[in-house]
Amino acid sequence: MRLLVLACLAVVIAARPGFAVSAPPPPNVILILADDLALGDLAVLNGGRTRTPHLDRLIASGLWFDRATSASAVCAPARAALLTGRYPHRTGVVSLNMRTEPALTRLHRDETTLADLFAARGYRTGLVGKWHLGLGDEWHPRRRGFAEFAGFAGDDNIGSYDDFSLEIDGAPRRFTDRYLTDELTDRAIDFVRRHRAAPFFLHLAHYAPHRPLGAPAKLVQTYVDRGFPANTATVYAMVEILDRGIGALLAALDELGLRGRTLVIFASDNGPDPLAGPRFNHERRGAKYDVFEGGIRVPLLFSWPGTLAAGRSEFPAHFTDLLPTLADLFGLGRPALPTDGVSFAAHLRGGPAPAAPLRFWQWNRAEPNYTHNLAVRDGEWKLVRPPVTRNQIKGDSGAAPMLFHLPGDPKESTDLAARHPERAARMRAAAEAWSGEVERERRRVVP
Ligand SMILES: [Ca+2]
Repeated sequence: MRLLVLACLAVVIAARPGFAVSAPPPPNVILILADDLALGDLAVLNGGRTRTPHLDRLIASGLWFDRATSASAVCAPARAALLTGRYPHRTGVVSLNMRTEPALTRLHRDETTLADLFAARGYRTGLVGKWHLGLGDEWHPRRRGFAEFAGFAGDDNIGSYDDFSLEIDGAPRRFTDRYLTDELTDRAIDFVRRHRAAPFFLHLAHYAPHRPLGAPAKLVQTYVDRGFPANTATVYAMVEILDRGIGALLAALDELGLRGRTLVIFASDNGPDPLAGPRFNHERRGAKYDVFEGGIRVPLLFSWPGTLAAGRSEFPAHFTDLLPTLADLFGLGRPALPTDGVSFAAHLRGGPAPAAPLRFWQWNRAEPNYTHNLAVRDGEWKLVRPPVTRNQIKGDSGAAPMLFHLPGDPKESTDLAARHPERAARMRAAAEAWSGEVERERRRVVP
């Protein structure tokens, strides 16, 4: 009987593409996420204001999505969508503060994460860095598909970059003689070394360059000397250290002979934080917290030299697309709940981009009010219900929706709603239908 079971298992394994018994182990995935990093923080995109040679080289080695957007203008909801392929509202993660708003920052227990899917496929899964998808044992990353976790599971307020606590193997550990980004880099490299013989999915969710700002004074001074104000200089120093760490991780992959079978994805969760000082961001309107392009446009890169395409893509990739795309690329199962994104796996293999569906964004602090800070994009057109405040709102917004035609107006400066009333009305109706649907799903009772 045992032999029969083993024989059947061998047939099942051999029948799955890429999993023949004698084949090399399946490829690895490293998903690197920066926090509040602006497109304009990257030297290759800012005329050399900063020093990011490793990211610049990484970008040149893969397929860069010129028009990629996050699923939200802020941290937690963006991460919920990245890991589930679903709009943040559906997942229950709509606000930011896990301590004061626990019910609005927990990933519903019936959601399936990318880590769940990789783990089910036999991958070693690990999260290094920021979780931010629910406080408490039931929402702990180790209950959400990540077999290993070293980072911030609790309060996402870290203290400072050189005095912080990480949870490691379930126990808190305080660091007072290390720079946070370097510690996370080392832990990511350690994960890769330990699992080099098995397929792994590593999510390296860096904290940088999120506030509290902090970096070695000598490095900050090099940017002050270039004429940047102290806070901007500090952010750029933080980005440079992040870049160095990514360089070290890539060097470790090379050294271990893993680069040829490791997909490296790089993104940021939202646009630059206006509270962290003035930042170059190609004069896009808005910033973190806003659904204008400055808040939701993010870097997105897929690098797997020799296997996937390299170059630039105009496909407006969205965070909800990552799960379906990775599911297709790696033969993962699909979550029980339907995803919102579309797979661009064939595009990564050199084929045409898929058609982009309508996309929606909305965020306000605390309970969602869909009359505030909402955007819908339909091809080249974008309708925005403008942000009113980043503080907790009171009541519905009376501000009129604005309509932009992005190719000719990337800075969202000319409101065309009065000139195209039918289009504006149609997009507004689509946004209202979406709002009702995701809000009903958000409020579902999960046993
Ligand atoms: Ca963020």
